[in-house]
Amino acid sequence: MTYIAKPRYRHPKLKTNRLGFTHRDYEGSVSTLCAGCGHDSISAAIVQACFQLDLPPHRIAKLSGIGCSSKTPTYFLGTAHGFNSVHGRMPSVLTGANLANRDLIYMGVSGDGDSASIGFGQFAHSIRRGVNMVYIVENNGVYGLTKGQFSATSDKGSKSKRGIVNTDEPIDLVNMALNLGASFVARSFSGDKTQLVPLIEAAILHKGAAFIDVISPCVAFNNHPGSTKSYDFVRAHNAAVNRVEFVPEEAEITAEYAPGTTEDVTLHDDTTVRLRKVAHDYDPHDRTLGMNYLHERQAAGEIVTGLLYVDPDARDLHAYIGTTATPLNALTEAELCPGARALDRINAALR
Ligand SMILES: Cc1ncc(C[n+]2csc(CCOP(=O)(O)OP(=O)(O)O)c2C)c(N)n1
Ligand code: SF4
Ligand SMILES: [Mg+2]
Repeated sequence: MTYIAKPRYRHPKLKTNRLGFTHRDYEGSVSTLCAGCGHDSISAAIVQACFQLDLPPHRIAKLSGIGCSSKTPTYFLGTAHGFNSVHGRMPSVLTGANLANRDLIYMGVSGDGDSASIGFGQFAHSIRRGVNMVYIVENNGVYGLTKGQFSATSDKGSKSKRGIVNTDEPIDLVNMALNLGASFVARSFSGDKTQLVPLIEAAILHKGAAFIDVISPCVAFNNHPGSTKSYDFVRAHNAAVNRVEFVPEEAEITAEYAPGTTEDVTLHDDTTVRLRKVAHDYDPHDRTLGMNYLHERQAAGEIVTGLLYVDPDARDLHAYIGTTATPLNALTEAELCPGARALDRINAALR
């Protein structure tokens, strides 16, 4: 309950990161979601990723739309900047904030209803523009907050809690993100922190539009036989393309991985995502391969998880449109308003 404050006391021997922060410093208010909701596991994964990356929490901006998923930023990174926007409008608010201040880390949290229905256009344009962000969809296949209507990601033929069968074709947001040019595309499962935490870490350090679709069962409205987003269904149909381990540049974790079974993906800042292939010789640098693989496994009834595509040399919207490197709030009045003569010069150049 949000009105129950978390105790401020913490054990003096709690592990700290390089900034001296404990895990507790990355948490938020007590969650009001249903016990067992997959969204809470995703919040925990975000907390862990930010703690492990030694990020100053106040340098992160978390933005969301409307839905149970969009409520979750309240439950992590309590000292970060936060903006709970209107239903489906998180991407444009995030884009605006990002353009005004490129120095923050932008994390957009949304739901399948929020991003695949009312906010579908917003999702598409923020991805295709290459906004430097981590865009997480907490995908439960229903509108959880409004009592479990099918969302646009519900699979055709899946059953609602009341036994109604969905007759609409689903939208696969991973496929969409690949098509729209996202430079980092991944899918995971809320109940698989081993896979999810390194994916979030890598997405944070990726410069460009990083999209992660996280299957997140709704225990209240979509966790029954006939649902294709239930815990049981996902566990039974999960086809992981790779095991992902994020290795910060100065860390010394290398010996644990058997030779010949790993592949390093160097990100823009020389940090590394380590992939362990399970069954396939999967190349996450090939967008076309990723799309084909998704279709192929989907036809076989499997959910592909892991890092599906990454462009280590991606550019972002700032680079494309040549914005100033200084956040707008740090520009002087003279820089923001260069005066009538400068305006005359611009007008003359346009005649
Ligand atoms: C403009 C507008 N239309 C409809 C709603 C009602 N509404 C609130 S949340 C929601 C769907 C949320 O679904 P999703 O994004 O999947 O989040 P979940 O609750 O499943 O995590 C809807 C339709 C609204 N708040 N605003
Ligand atoms: S209704 Fe579903 S999505 Fe919403 S908090 Fe409960 S379990 Fe989570
Ligand atoms: Mg939903």
